[in-house]
Amino acid sequence: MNLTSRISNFEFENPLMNASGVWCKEAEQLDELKRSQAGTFVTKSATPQQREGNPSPRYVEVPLGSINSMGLPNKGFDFYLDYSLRYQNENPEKINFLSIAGMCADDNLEMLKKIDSSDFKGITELNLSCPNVPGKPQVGYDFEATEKILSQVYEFFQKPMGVKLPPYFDFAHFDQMAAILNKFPLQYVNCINSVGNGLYIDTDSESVVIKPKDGFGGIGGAYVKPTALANVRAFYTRLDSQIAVIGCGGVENGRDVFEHLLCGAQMVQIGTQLAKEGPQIFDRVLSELQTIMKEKGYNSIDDFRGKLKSI
Ligand code: RRO
Repeated sequence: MNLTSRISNFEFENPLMNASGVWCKEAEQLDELKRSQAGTFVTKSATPQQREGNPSPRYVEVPLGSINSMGLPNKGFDFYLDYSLRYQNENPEKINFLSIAGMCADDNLEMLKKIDSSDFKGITELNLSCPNVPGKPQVGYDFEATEKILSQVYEFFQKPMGVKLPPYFDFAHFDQMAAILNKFPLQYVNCINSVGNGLYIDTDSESVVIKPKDGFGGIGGAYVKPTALANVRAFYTRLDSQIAVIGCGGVENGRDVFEHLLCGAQMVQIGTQLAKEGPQIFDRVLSELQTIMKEKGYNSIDDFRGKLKSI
């Protein structure tokens, strides 16, 4: 069965990968992803310097998903660039995604300049949608700021790049954001980051469940699947065909992956459920996807990718 998926000129054996932030902060976790059945992986969103992030508890599994306010804990940009360079040297036919999320535009420009002048051959992800830095609104919800940072980036940046977007909920916003993104030579957009900001509470203790921001945080898991699918579909149908879509949100099994692919996703990421099950999850989900494809008589993802029917 052909599960090949593509972003730009890169081909991946299958469409599965981790969602940035999950199982990808430490070298040991990235090593496990490398050894897993995932088609590729993305590193934890990096800032120029390492960060401890917010106080714990800051990630909690709840019945239908997760709530997090991690606050960008990461080992610093150089660590993830070095890791990616080593990966491509050891596996010349493979590449990974390198995610960055500066605390301000200058941070992002500084990291992108380093990537541009490095030997990195993979794909850069500019995260415009971290919901968890107090006092910092998500760039992706500020349309002018999004256009400005992309204009600044493409004054010099020559390598493959995509953006991680927050969820949008309104047709006018799908239209406006897609029109902005279509102005730039992006390789892909990634829909969606966690739905910020939600509030999960524990009735027995009459308390919030995470410590930062009085309990407010990004929601992931089954709660967000319909929102994720809507964003994948909305951008797939609005973006120029050379900009791919990566789907992320609510993926627990092969059926969820199939739905993201049907909406038009090239790659499909797993976050909350990966945190719960570990990298073994990729074996299970891949075989579930293949069973569904077999039942439906599909030999290749390209037979049904993006072909969601209207009624
Ligand atoms: O680290 C985080 O708090 C975080 C990030 Br950078 C992100 O992009 N999305 C999220 O849910 N948490």
